[in-house]
Amino acid sequence: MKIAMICYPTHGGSGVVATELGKQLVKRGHEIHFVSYQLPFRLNDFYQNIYFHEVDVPSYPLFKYPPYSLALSSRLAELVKEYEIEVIHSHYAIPHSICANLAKDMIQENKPKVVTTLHGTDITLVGNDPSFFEITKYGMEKSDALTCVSKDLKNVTKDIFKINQNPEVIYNFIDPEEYNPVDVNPDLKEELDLEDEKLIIHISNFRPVKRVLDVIKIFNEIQKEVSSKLLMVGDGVDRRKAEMKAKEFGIEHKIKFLGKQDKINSLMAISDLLLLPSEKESFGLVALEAMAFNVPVIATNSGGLPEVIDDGVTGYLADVGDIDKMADRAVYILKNSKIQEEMGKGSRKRALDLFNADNVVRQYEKMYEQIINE
Ligand code: GMT
Repeated sequence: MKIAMICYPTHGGSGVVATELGKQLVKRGHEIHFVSYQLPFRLNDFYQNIYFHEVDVPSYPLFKYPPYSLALSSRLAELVKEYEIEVIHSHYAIPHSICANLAKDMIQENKPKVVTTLHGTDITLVGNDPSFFEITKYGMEKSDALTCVSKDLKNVTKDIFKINQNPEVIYNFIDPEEYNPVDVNPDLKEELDLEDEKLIIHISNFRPVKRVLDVIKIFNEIQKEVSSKLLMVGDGVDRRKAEMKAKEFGIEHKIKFLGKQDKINSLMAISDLLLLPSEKESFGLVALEAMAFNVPVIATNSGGLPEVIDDGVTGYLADVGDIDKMADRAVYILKNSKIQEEMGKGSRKRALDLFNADNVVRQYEKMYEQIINE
């Protein structure tokens, strides 16, 4: 099949899922065309049968807001004709699902099918905003197939938008070969000035929904009981606040703010625990990635996280904002090496059993085949 993928190219779960899906699909013999304003960050290598098409938005004095969505729609229509694209798969509803459907409308013959994958904030934050509500609903209802990354997101979407379709739940996935705990960089601990202490990690875009101040508060409690360090990976609006909080607690020397990192696998591989105290998380791809590296996760019981983390088996879940419980559970794991090891193994097993690329990508493939043949 020939498939066009539209996604956000910068750091973020939806772009990662789109890129990894593209890589898996070419391994299965398909041809993939990524279309975006920039090369997706996990695609900066050569992959046979993956093409990248950059969308240019001309600037013009009349445009206060350069119309990226129109440029994307127009480029998509061109590409569909040029490469005989059969499916446009849009990741994140706004504006991608609307652009995909607009491109389809522009084409007279051999119209492509449109698949929209909802990732979470496109529904719970952006699409839910009155400015975007109607157009988000329109993009979903016009799509030939709709997928959600968790059961929770499916329920929330149906609840908010009262759409007449039944979205298919297709979970995020990992490729066991790429997420392999054996591939650890032996010098990394030294490079990070880590001694014989436990390493806790948090990875996100530091937006308010991630509650990074809770990460600092939880770590403040942990470090009183367990000799440990915290790696804060990523960047965003709440980074400064988190740095200030660390100083306020006097623990800034135990925390490294690494900023955005392209290659997080080796960092996860040397970690003992991942903290993800999000307000809302439709899936929590980073939790799954950590689990694949034998790393237990302490998270909130919000959104789709309980579908990913098996409470008490692969980590622990707590209510949003329950710092004491999350700190207490973290200390329990870190002080009991046997429990940590068991939970680590359980985590990788769950990641491989339930979220294996082979099975999940097959689900997408089946869906493409089904809508093409309809
Ligand atoms: O977490 C974010 O804010 C980024 C966002 C995105 O679209 O890149 O992530 C969403 O999609 C990921 C991939 O499906 C999910 O794993 C994340 O849970 C989801 N984020 C939220 O729901 C907050």
